[in-house]
This record gives sequence, C-alpha cells and structure tokens, in this order.
Amino acid sequence: MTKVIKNGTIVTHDLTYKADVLIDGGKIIEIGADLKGDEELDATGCYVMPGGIDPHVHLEMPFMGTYSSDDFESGTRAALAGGTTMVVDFCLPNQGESLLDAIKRWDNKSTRANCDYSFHMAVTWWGEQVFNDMKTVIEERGINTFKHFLAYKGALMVNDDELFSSFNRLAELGGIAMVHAENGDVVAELSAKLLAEGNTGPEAHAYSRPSQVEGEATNRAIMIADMAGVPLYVVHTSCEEAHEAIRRARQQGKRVWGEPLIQHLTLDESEYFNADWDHAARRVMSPPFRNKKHQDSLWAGLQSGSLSVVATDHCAFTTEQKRYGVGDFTKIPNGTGGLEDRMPMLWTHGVATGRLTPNEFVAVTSTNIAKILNCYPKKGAILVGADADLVVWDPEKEKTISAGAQQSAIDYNVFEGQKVKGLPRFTLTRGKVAIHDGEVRTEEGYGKFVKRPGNGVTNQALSTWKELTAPRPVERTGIPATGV
Ligand code: DUC
Ligand code: ZN
Ligand code: ZN
Ligand code: ZN
Repeated sequence: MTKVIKNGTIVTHDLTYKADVLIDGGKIIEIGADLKGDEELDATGCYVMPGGIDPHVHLEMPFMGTYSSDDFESGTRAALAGGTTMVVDFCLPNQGESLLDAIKRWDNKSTRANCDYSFHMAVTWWGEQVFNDMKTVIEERGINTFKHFLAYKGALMVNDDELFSSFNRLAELGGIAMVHAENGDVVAELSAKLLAEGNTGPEAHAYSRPSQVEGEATNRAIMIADMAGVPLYVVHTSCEEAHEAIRRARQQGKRVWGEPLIQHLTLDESEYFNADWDHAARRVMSPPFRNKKHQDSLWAGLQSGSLSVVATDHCAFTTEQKRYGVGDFTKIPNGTGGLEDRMPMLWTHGVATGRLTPNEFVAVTSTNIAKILNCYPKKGAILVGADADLVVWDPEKEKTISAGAQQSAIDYNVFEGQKVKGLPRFTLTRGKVAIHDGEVRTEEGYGKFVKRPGNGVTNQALSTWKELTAPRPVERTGIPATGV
C-alpha cells in the first residue's frame, strides 16, 4: 500500500522545490512530478519537510527524588503532534551500575514509543567498568554520544579528572562527548549562601546559576576536549559567554557544536519574577532563562551557524512535583516541557519574523543533528531510501498554546497563551500518518530504536597538545650533583 504526498513544496536544508513524494514500506521510494499512490495526502499550500528530531529529552527520568512525568508514550505523542518524528533520550546509569544494565532499563521504558528514538549514554561515574563498557555501547548498541554533567554536585556531576579520562577513551573509540556545562561547585556554594540569606523562592534558582558558571564550564569542557582530541557537543547553550567559547572553538577549526533550547530563545528571566510561586517554579530549569542580551546572542548564533541545533531538554514535572521545593528552591525538580511546541514556536519566532529561512529551520530542527549523531540520511533527509519521517507543514495554520489541549501529561505549559502560526497538517512517522490536522492517530509501540554507530570523527588532527606534551626526556650535560 503506497502513499503519495501531493502538491506540496519540498523544503530541505539546502533546497526548495515543488514535487510529490511517494512512500512505501515506511521509506521514500520516489520524488517527482505527478506521482500516483494508493492513498493521497494533499499538501496544497504546505511545505513538506523532514520531521523534526529533538536530540535532548528526558522521558520518565528518575531525577531529584521523582520521575519526569512524560514517559515514552505521552512524550512521543507530544512530539508527533508538533511535527517531531524522532527523539533522543539520555540513559542515566546509577553510581556503580554498568552502562549495559542501564541501557536495559531504558529499553524497557522505551517499548511504548510512538515514533523512532535513540539514546545518548550519560557518564555519571568513572571506573574500569565504564571504560570497558564504552566500546560495547558504541560498537554493539549503536550509541556514539556520551553526556557528562559538570553540574548537580553530589549526584550526576563528574570531576575534571574523570572528564579527561572519559574524553580520552571516547577519542580512542571514535565517540562524541557531550556536556551539561555549568560549574557545579560554584552553583552549590551560591545555592547554600542564598538559602542561608533567606532566598528560598524560585527566583533564587536563577541567582544560583549566573551565566558565568555556564561560560566557565563550557570553555573548560572545550579545552579538555581539545586536549583529548574528541569532538564536543554542548547541550542547552543558553548564554553569550558559552556561545562565545563555542564560536571561538569553531573558528579555530574544532568540532564543537552548541544547542540552544526553544525555551531559552523565547522566554526570559522575567518569568522568575512573576508574583505567582507556581508560575515561577514551573519554569525552573537548568540553565535558567536569561535576559534579552543572551537571547539575541543565541538567535545570532543560529543565523550565522555558530550554533547548530534547536532542542527542548523536555523534562516535564507537574505542579505538584514542583511544589516539593516550597521553602527551598534547590528541591524544585529542574525541567520544563516543550516537545510539542518546539517546531511551531521556532517557526513563529524564527521563520515568520525573518530571522531564519525555511531551509535554516530544517537544518536546525532536523538535518544538522542527524548528521552530527550519524543517522543521516536515514533521518533528517528527503531522499529516495530515507525513512518517511515527514511533516507536511501549513504555514498559515494558527493556534493558541494551551495546556488543556496538549498531549503532554503535565497540567500546565510554559508557553501558555502564546499564539503560533505554522503547524503540521500531517506528521508521518516511517510512512504512518500519526497526526492529521490536529487529530492524533499514534500507535503505542510503533517507534523503533535507531542505531548510531561511531563514524570515526575526531578532533585529533587539529589538536597539537598531545604531540607537544608527549614525553621526550632531554639529554643534558652538567647535571648538578645532589646530596652533598
Ligand atoms: N536540566 C533540567 O532543567 N532538567 C533536566 C536535566 C537538566 O540538565
Ligand atoms: Zn543538562
Ligand atoms: Zn537541562
Ligand atoms: Zn537535559
């Protein structure tokens, strides 16, 4: 049974042209004029684009004494409703747990996914077991990305010695390092000081994580990655200092990528000064929302290409969960939603305002990350042989975002009341219509794991550090006598 998407304009990261798309067996089998299929989907007035890929989500994640409330079912349903057809979740091993056992836990949770998905591995502790497991994880499980938390001291944080060991191992194996870049020691000190001074409300979360802690940690991770010769992906880049470090590294020819979130691009720190406790706490995430100067920097980075990907860090907690932190902001579970809104919000604030072209929109929501993660052109492409993960995008369709109408399992939406223009008419996941004009036709368990083996990309060729510091004893004459 074939399907054909007719009368649309195809938009990829590099081309815009009119053509029909013929689909069979979950894949694109032909692109051309006047194609016929058993079922026709009308794309008149629409753009046909690669489905979005959100490379940064936390579904049913054990965190800060609870679990994030969207699981692989509701999370991927929300994704599809907003035109995203693949998500990448972070597998978090417990202290001392083997990476392979942690993956088993994630395999069990993800069987309910409505669309395709993959995992990143987090390096939450360091030892021989992790060193050994890394090879199996990359070569057999097809997970080539490893995240390191420089924040969350006493929980997920790794120190610089562990970071350097892990980065070296990844360079050897052809993996990619990722970092959550905030200086966890400084955050812990500032948090304790704020609490001691009676700053207990959600606004203190922002005071405890100024942009300098992110700029410092980003630059540190870049330098350590350079010494190891490993490519580096910086998640949730939220400020100018971090962007500056990434820009400089890229200008020097290093493989370093930055990932702003749709929340940081469109919401600012004033959210934390709202008189309503719940309103502010619902927006507590790390890094926190910033001021307009930082937002301008992020938009400029997307325009110039110094920032590569727009994600969400979707990690949704209910109001009830947020209230664990009444009287102590450090106990508010960190995280916000956004999976369903990323594409419409970026289109509205990016493309409709003229900041991004439709082709750049495709690049930063789908194609760039598919290439970085090594799943292109299976994902992120409109090419014969690619998976039919597609969104038929109606640039005239409008809605007002509201929690009452969302797919996410939580009871509010950080974008509540915002008008968006640009929404999916159809979302197709491997050829299956999951969303049809707002109607949800998802199928629990349809999603498959996407393997992403290493592709051997390193920064070795550029890093001169190893060569310069290679041990080379100097032959000397006139060595002073000792002990007399
Ligand atoms: N930041 C969040 O806000 N939530 C989940 C983890 C993270 O780094
Ligand atoms: Zn993070
Ligand atoms: Zn985060
Ligand atoms: Zn995250």
